[in-house]
Amino acid sequence: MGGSPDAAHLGGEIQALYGGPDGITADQRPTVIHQDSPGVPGAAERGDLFGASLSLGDADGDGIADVLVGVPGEAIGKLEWAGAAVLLRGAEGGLSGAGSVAYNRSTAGIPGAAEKDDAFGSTVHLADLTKDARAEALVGVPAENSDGCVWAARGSASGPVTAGSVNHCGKSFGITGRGDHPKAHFGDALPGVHRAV
Ligand SMILES: [Ca+2]
Ligand SMILES: [Ca+2]
Ligand SMILES: [Ca+2]
Repeated sequence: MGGSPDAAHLGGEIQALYGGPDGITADQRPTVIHQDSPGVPGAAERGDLFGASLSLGDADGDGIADVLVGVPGEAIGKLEWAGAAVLLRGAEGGLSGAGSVAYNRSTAGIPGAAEKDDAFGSTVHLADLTKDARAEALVGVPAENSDGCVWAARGSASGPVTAGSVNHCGKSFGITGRGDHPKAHFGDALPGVHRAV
């Protein structure tokens, strides 16, 4: 990382290429967003894995797709690999860090607390589960306890709502680790199907 101009930004980055009348043209320069981009919470650090997971959906119901980005290697304070997720807002001018929000297990309203090696953000998914045209945010926390969890937050005009958000954990569905597999890793897979509106 660093050094070569061709290398990805420290800690990871995402690139957006826009469709147009001719599709995604080969001469297009991508919009690059990382944790040092203006407006994006946090800072780029080695091992963040910004972009390890991502999902598109309209989290705030303005008709433009937003991007939820997993940062599972993010340290929260001194808690390495506690993990985070960042919602980047789509706008008519394209994707940028403006108005983006970060979530982790120490964020007010999110149940539980950040712990080392939770890996919150290993998987992310935006999907409108309530049919109100605002996508709910789902974030996998597969290394939480022995079973693993998925954090779920309702969509709203201002994006995912942390107040009243819930953790769905493996144990409540009878999924636990045992024997040679003490960790169940619930939340280690979320669908890769994306719907913009
Ligand atoms: Ca970081
Ligand atoms: Ca939106
Ligand atoms: Ca919804």
